[in-house]
Amino acid sequence: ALQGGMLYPRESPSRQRKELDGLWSFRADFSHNRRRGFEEQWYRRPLRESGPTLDMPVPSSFNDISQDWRLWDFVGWVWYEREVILPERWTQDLSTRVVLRIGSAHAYAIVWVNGVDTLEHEGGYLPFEADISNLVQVGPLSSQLRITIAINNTLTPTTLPPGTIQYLTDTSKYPKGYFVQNVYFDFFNYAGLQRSVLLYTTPTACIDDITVTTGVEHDSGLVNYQISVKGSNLFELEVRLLDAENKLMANGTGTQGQLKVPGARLWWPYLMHERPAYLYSLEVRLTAQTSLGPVSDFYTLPVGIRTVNVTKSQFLINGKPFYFHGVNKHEDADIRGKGFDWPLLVKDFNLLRWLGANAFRTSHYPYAEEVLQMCDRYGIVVIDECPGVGLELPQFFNNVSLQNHMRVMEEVVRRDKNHPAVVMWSVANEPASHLESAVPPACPRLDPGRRLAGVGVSASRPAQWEGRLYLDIQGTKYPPTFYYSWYNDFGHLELIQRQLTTQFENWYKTYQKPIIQSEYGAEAIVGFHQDPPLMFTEEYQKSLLEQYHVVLDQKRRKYVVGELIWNFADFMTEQSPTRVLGNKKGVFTRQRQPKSAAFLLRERYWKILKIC
Ligand code: BDP
Repeated sequence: ALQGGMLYPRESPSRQRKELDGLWSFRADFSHNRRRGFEEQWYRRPLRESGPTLDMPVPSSFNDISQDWRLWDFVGWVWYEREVILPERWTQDLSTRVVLRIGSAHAYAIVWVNGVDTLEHEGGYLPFEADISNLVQVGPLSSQLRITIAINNTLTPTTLPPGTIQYLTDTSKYPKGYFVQNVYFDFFNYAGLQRSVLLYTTPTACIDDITVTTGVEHDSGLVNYQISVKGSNLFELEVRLLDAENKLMANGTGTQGQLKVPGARLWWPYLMHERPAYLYSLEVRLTAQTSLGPVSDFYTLPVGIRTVNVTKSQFLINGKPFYFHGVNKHEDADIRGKGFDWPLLVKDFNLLRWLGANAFRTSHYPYAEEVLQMCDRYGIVVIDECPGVGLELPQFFNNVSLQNHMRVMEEVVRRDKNHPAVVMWSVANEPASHLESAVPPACPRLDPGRRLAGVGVSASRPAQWEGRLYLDIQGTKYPPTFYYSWYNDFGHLELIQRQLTTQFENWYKTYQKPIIQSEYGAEAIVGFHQDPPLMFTEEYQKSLLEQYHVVLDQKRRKYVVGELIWNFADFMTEQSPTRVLGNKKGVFTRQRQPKSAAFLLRERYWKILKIC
């Protein structure tokens, strides 16, 4: 099990934060074995002293920033470094705890502070942190810090997502030692410090974690809380629940309890209610005794009161049938790659609203926490997916990778458990679930006793492993005819209705569980037109969607509970003869301009919203 909580670093009267975003020094280790940085101990001295460095913005993927093509698909260790000056209080006041938090570093990271090995983490797309108080509170000169982060983007059979390194040994074709990274997923393996790096403080005794689950009883909302504290055994906790106007609704004390809110306003998805996405604030106040005397810590958590249930044929939010109509996304844009970017994020949410989308899936990895915070505030329902993608080869299924998958899922749940917008965990995308060796992840263990909102797998084959018994929902893109009229029977739009109907009926007959069409779509290169429609034109993409929609409309009131288009926007992939500057299945371009299909979806989603 994981040690400690991973609360989002928020400012409060007892907590400060200092973002380390901006320019860092950067070097990719192009040495033959990629290990020169370790051999020469680049972390011991400022990076510029061991060789030339580049300016590298954080957050951003490093791949698209420079004009050096070798950096675009570089595989191995890259080095980031930056110096920071700390406020004096942080280094002098021994009742202050200083934490270094890295939003994500894909895929393996080692962190040094002033040359001291401080932190290691495996897995991109998730945060990790370390208490560095001991390193900064060591005397008068300690306010200057040097942070060095080495990141390795290599994917191996036991990483998540997995990959393989292939050595090409035919010397008539390849130089000695030549290798390539193979991946089995369809997006570019962007890497680097793609989310914020920051320092924050807490008192030495502090609120470590908060877990909130909510319920409804008659017309009262129930907020169950559980709080863990670190740094003291002698403490008191007070909790206050405030409404959006800061009015006190309920209060309690202690590490766990239940708050009752008569006449509670519920958290409703976008447009399902005249005041959707209603958020309360849970104010937690800790007073603790420490060896240095009493300290107080404050943390405020946004809370949405809502229930989620799954029946044989429905997905219920607050007891009402919910239909997911929305998109699959990627964290992906020009230049910054998978780097977090506020303008892009707000633009994307404006586009989601414009479409009338009420949901998305975080294909194929957990997105930045700020994304989920926006979903909480906008009422956009989220299927939260872990980086279990490209699980294709038998060698990817063994005990080590299973343990790793479990740990990653626990990290996802630990980070995202309190978001009202998150209603379902997705444990994998298209795993080779027909393989004997594909051991079922123990889904129920992930979310014990909490809102088991739902665990799903976006499957291309009905899951044959026992895992399906744990699944509340099946996503579907059933081959051999999945992506109908795209990867199979291409060009034959007239077959979609028949094939899709058969698929739905078979799946429902077998599993008796609600189904989400978790992906469907077609490639369209913006500006390509042809009528009658031909593949890769905007007309073909639109017509293909129209054919799907006929069947979705027939099944929608029965057991199909959602449709998520693949994809929200065009995105970058590895290079291949089947990808033209990336995957073009977006209904928006990579620059977020609409293709014809976006207007079709907009009309459809708004129509569905009116019927609901
Ligand atoms: C699906 C994958 C997705 C791909 C998509 C496609 O889940 O990652 O991008 O196919 O081929 O099977 O466009």
